[in-house]
Amino acid sequence: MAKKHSYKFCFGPWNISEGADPYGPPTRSPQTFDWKLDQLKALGFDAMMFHDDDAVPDIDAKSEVQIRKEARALKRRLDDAGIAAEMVAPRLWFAPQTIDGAYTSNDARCRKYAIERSLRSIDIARIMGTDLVVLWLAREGSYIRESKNARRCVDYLVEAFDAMLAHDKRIRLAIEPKPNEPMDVAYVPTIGHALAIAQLTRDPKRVGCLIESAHAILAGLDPSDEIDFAMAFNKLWSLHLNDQNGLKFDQDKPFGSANLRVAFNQVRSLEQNGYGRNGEYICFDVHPFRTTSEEHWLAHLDNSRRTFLRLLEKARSFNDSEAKALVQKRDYAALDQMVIEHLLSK
Ligand code: GLO
Ligand code: MG
Repeated sequence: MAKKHSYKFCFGPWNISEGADPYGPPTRSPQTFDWKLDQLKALGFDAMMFHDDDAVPDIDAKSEVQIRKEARALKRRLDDAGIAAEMVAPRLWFAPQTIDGAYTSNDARCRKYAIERSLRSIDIARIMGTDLVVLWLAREGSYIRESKNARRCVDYLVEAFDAMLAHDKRIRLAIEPKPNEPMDVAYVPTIGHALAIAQLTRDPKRVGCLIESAHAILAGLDPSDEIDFAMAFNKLWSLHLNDQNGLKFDQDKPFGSANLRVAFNQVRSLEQNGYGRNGEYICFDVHPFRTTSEEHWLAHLDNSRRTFLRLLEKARSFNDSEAKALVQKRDYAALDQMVIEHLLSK
């Protein structure tokens, strides 16, 4: 097992959400960005994730000069607070131009909008001191299979990634796959797809991925296998730990909340692969429950980190040589029970 090291943690302002779902309005009143930053600091987290418009609100109405100016002001606020920006992600799923896809829209003007907006996100990322741009490809897929040409959409995606890579020679793109929601079917549903499409770009070395536990589960995969796969390519540049109870809407539950053993295996994979050694963060893409009161608004974040740290102890105290001996004997029943008892032990 790799030498022990400590982990750095982060979350995004959207993870302090207000409780709205498709069936009902918010259950908590919105808080300011400053309040969220204070909470992040008070909880002892190290960095914040940003959508481009978390950093520069109302971004589409602003000039490039204005965008840069606001990003610089935000960077000063973060510096004063001693908080880093982990990444910036273009939010390509709100604007009217992206209703039928962003990079893969059937409308050339909409595709152009998506690329230009992504370039502004890159400018913001650089000003905020991060080289990591996360691409959750929310609307790149179809509701009606015949409405788009999936083969051509691969070219559109590569065209967009190439434009971003050419815009700034230092940025890295981390693709965050998700198999469905909001689309019926997504074009980049798994880490295998993300790493394969990276090879078609002008600079494959700068295109990697971000694994979200819930998204892997929604694809019917084990998130820890996705971690091992991505890390075999040195391409796991960020991580959204959370949990998901089976195949239903994207739940963004606290880490470990649905399946502690699956969570344990994720932590163990991260440990075994030395995740974080190049400065990567553990990010929690978790949401409070709709029923959560304002008084307990941060609990899901604090709890996710506590669970992570408890499971880290479990991963580090797991008896690897005993497990290895059982593997050699092919006594998987005993191995199975050994894991369960280890997780249950004090
Ligand atoms: C939704 C995604 C979303 C992204 C975020 C950053 O399912 O997980 O939370 O991670 O917008 O790109
Ligand atoms: Mg996510």
